[in-house]
Amino acid sequence: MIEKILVANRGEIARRIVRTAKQMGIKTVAIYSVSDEQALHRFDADESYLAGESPSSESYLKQEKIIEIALIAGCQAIHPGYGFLSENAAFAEKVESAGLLFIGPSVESIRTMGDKLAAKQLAKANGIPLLPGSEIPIADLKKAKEMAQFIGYPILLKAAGGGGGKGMRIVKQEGELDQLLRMASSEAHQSFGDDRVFVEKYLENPKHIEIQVMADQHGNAVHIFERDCSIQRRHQKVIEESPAPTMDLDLRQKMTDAALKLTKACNYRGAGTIEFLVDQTGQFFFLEMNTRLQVEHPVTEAISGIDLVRWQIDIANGKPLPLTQDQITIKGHSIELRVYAEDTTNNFSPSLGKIIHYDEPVGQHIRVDSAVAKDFDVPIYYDPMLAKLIVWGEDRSDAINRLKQAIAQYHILGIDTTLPLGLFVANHPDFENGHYSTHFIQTHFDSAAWHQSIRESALIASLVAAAKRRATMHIPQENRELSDHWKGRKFS
Ligand code: MV4
Repeated sequence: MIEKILVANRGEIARRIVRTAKQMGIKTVAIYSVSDEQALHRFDADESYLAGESPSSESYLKQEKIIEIALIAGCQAIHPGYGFLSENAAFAEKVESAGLLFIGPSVESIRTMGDKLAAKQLAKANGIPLLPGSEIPIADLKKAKEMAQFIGYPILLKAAGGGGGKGMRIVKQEGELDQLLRMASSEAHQSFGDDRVFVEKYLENPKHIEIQVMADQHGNAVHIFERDCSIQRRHQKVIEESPAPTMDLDLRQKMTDAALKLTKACNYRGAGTIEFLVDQTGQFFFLEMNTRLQVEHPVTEAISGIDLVRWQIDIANGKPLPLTQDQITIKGHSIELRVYAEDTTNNFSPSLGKIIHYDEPVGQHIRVDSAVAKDFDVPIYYDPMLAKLIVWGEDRSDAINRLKQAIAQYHILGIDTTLPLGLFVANHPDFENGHYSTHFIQTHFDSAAWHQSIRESALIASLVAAAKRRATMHIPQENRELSDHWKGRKFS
């Protein structure tokens, strides 16, 4: 039985894992880097160890060092969280060779699903619908042209060793193919050390819908419904929700059947996510499987009442799944907003600096998974995501209203965040009615108009604050006139 876990991660997910471990009576060990010396995840855990310098490659990705810490601290297991080493088969292998449990799937599942072509092959063999495309890597330009002609433009070039959008190139016509193929291949080589690229028909206005699965070591597997992750910007997800707003029972049945088939076909164990694209006619196509706990897992927890991290740990301990499929039901609706430290008025550039005021929304059906606080310096070395705001409602419109209220109660000063972008999406009629695709932000987000509206709302906020002060403070008559002077002023 696991009595002590090393959490090989940082930020909100490290805290999230520690929280459940504590509830289960399991001790936790955190690792941290030089720039994370004051990071909250360190102090949540029972113990913490310096893994190395600030760059991830010198700390959170130091495989041997992390395993050594786990052994010295007397851990029986390592939880990788998401990102970093979570989908690294070689790491999982080393963890197991050291006599530790890897809280995740087997080395073989990670390896198979990490190879996007192998994953597609397995999906195809199991009768799961795929987009038309090449089943082997593109050998040369001539082969690429033949394939593209056969499928029809636009096509999408994808990295076999990749996923998540890296190394992807949309090709609209043959004339662009040569150059884009070189770019995709070299980006794939740089990012994944694997230059293999394949071709797929490019689906123009899809929804991005994924199925959460959980499998134990006794051959049982269940799904915990779907998440709609279509609202994203340049492959960075902004809003996720469950259930998907436009899902019907028939499509859900087909998609969850397919997801479970694939889960069983790869002898899966633990938490996994099967990604699909869904077109406007309701056809769905398998994209890839993510062999980890995902960032957006809390919306699934909110509608199912299941603690996915608890299940992961119990599964690693060899326990059977505690519920059967028909005991897992959807209650209500949940939406997650990712809060990034980015300047929405400046092309989403990273917003660095110190948080001088931090006030999280609180209340029933509001959950904030965060790793920041007042006086916290946002380090430049890692992902810019500061927090996740998760709300639950009786139905979707209830959840959207609660999201709007929660955003209004979330105050972060000192750096720019994507909170106002969340409000923009939540207020948009096409979000409310569910008529959107992965291009929602690209289509509706007008940078110039946005810049103006942010300035205006900042101005209104300052005028309201000034008016409140005037109403509650005694201001000498002569100063009052001075402040009235601001009323007629134009701000641009
Ligand atoms: C696609 C696609 C359209 N057609 N594949 C993005 C992440 C990775 N898991 C796979 N992704 C996509 N694959 C085909 N054949 C659309 C996406 C996609 C996307 C593409 C461009 C811009 C934003 C996107 C957001 C979600 C999914």
